Amino acid sequence: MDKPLDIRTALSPEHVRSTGEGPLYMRLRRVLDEMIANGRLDQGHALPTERDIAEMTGLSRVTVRKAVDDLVKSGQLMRRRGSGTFVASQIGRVEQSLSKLTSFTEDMARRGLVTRSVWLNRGVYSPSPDETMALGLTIDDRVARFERLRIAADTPLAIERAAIASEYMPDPETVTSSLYEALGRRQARPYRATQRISARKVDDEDARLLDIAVGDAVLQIERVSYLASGRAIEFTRSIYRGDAYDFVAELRIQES
Ligand code: 16G
Repeated sequence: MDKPLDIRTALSPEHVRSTGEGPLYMRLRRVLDEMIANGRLDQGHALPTERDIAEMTGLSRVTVRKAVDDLVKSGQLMRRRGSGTFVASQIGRVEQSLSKLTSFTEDMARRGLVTRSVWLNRGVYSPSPDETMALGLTIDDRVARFERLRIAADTPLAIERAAIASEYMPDPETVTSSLYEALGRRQARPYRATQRISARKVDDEDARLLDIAVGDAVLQIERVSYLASGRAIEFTRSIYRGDAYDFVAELRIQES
């Protein structure tokens, strides 16, 4: 395989003009596309500024902007306000069904992605008022909390803050990877769940963990899951990256 061209050569007027056919912005788009595919522009790396690209290629700023806009639209590049344009994660957007009760580990394994977590917190606590309500606890009960940054294919995708009624998970340290798998081992895997999804802007701390800009759009998801007996077992608040997730629901006509 040919060695990828260095950035200056790839963006030289001669190379851009000789790459494919069609309008100049399409040729530049193709060159940038190739640079992403062959790793010359790596995930998370900043693209040279539009002004620099215009200078290197000899193209107008308008043409450069059009090519970059196209790649932003197709998800290969992303703009971060105030800090430039970056190569987006190549895992693409994750499509997630809203009708199946699955775990993060299972969802990613189905896509052939390897997951890992960074533990932010794990322990037994007195329940907060929200946890008490959601899990139907009393103030004397305890909850096991699991707070993790969830990562797939080396891309941070979500922050999950889960609380489990501690009678079902008395020793949180025994959970090392999948929470649902650990609950399954204790015959306490959730059977059904309700989920509330809302849009918000990410705050400083979560932005840093998710490697996105403060104020970027995220999805906040609250899941309460239940055992087959109807007992609430899990209350999880998650923050999912808005640029990485599509939640998909199947709708059917109501038969009267
Ligand atoms: C999913 C669930 C989360 C659950 C986790 C268990 C959503 C929005 N959330 O991410 O509630 O705790 O899976 O994953 O889907 P694990 O078994 O891989 O730890």
